[in-house]
Amino acid sequence: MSTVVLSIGSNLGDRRARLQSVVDELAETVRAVSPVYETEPWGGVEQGPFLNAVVIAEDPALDASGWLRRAQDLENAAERVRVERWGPRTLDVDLITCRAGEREVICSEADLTLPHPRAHQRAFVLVPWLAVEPDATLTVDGVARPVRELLAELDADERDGVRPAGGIRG
Ligand code: PH2
Ligand code: MG
Ligand code: MG
Repeated sequence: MSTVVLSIGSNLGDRRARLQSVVDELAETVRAVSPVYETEPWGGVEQGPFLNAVVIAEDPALDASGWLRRAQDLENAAERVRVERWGPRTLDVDLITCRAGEREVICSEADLTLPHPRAHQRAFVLVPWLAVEPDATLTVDGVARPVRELLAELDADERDGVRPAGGIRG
């Protein structure tokens, strides 16, 4: 049994429909869907704003690498277009953290690092995550930290760049 926190984002085409496609495809494995936020692009590439959300899903049949394949399948199904690193894309599905039973999965491999190494710097991940799991924790440099604290430590500009933008069907 594993539970995963997924960050989903889109800034090309019908952004909300792309996010909805993730929830529809994950179907009965979905445990929680956050509100949707419109967010300033992170990472220094000039591009249009993203819609972002967080989905928590649980599947007894998947381990972390199974979730990675699932995320890639979801991106491919959305005819993923990705022009450059941190640049515009139709759909991005990132694994933030994964728990197998009660244990958090820690891994550092060529294709997957868990927990996500930059999640704690990104208000577009932390804000939606907190909305569905107010007591969430994230391991940063080997230390489990309340997501609430990590968000409070970010620049106000970073937090202010994340604005409520309705929802998708859970
Ligand atoms: N994804 C990126 C790069 N920058 N910025 C925002 N606001 N939201 C994203 O999902 C995002 C980003 C590449 O994964
Ligand atoms: Mg990403
Ligand atoms: Mg990605």
